Amino acid sequence: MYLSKLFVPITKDIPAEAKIKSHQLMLQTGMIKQSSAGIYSWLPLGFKVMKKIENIVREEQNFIGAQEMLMPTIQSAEIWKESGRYEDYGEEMLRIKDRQGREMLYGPTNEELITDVFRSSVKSYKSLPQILYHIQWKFRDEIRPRFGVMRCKEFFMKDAYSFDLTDEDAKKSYNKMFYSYLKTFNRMGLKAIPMAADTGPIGGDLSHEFVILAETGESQIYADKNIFQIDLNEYKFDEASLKKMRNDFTNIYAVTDEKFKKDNFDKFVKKENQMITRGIEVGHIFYFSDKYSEPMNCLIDDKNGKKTSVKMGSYGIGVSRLVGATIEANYNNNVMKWPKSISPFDVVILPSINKNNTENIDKAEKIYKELKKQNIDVLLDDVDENMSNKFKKHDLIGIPFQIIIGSKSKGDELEFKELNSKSEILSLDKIKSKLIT
Ligand code: P5A
Repeated sequence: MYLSKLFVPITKDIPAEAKIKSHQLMLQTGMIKQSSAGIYSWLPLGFKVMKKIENIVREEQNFIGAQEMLMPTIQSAEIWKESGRYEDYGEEMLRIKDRQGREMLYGPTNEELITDVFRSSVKSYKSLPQILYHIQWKFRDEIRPRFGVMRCKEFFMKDAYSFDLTDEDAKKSYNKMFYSYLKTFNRMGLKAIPMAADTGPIGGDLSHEFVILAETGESQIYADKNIFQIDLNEYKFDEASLKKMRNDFTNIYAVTDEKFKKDNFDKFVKKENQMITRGIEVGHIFYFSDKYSEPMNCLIDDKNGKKTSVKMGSYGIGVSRLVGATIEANYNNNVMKWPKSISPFDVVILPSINKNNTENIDKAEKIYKELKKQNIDVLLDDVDENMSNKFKKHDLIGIPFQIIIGSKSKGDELEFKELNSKSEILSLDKIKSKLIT
């Protein structure tokens, strides 16, 4: 893609309500455009990053055997009345009537809808366990939408739902998801800490939030620094190993403010290991057993032919929030550097443009074609502006690698720069291999 053709409405006018750096940067680099309070259009640059995040989430869900499906955004109020949550959910739920006067709503989450799908399809323990998921827009009429895509009304969520015969089996599904979440965030270059948390309107008595550290986060967190010593690669994907993994994590103190007790913190965490900071919740998992299946009559036959309520959990990842959260975690000293796995482009070519001499731009186009042949997603900045402005602009766009076509690039030896590092002179072949690995 040539930058002159890409729809990136870069702007200097940042509205005063954009208080945190991710919100400012996303507006500045034309990743999003606010449509109304808490509702955004995703423009090509932002959309590309979100799709890459979505894809990592999908691959890791598929890896643990979860199956993708798609439920609608609009739901009938009936099923929410059955579960008893229609009134409980309060003002955050956007209630709508269709032309027949039927009560509908824009789904804030899908526990009821998936239970309805499941109860009409599965009758026997033989079909269990099952994990189903979808990646779909949600709507919550947040009282104070803020921080751009971090707390908005319309947001993109991956939500998965597990179905098991017994509480014991259900814990195995919970452990798989726990593992999958840590792997997912690692692949995005984020270190997420699982924390014991409150269950809020989803319910149940077992729940973990996955929080990444950021000063601008909404959650106050208290944790033992030793939690960062656990290496996920040491665990295999089998029941025993996953159980050990969850125990290892949950044996280390890490809680959000709702669960914080100073006495316990001081008792279980050495002073020098105590970490009190802020974080962003990027995922949240819940085990609520038969909270929905019981009132909604989602029954299955157990081994003795006895009807029993299926045991359920639900597991969410804030896919759109992760775009902002990754910026909060990576944007320092006016430089944003996207992790390679979710960068909007793999590399950008920056030719120094001279109207009277097309040598640099010709060379840039040749390299562009070469890289394209290797399936490298490359951006060519063909905009006619001076190099210092180009560098400033790309410090914000955040593509981690640059090929600079100016006086230092001679023949086949090219100036190659990784953001936040010094540039080096490399052959195109070396550059290709760096980009591909
Ligand atoms: C779990 C999946 C649930 O809704 N039901 C289905 C459960 N959990 S949750 O914690 O309420 O949300 C899951 C994740 O969605 C993101 N999120 C948001 N992102 C942007 N704006 C919002 N207003 C918003 N609310 C929730 C968070 O990442 C959360 O962990």
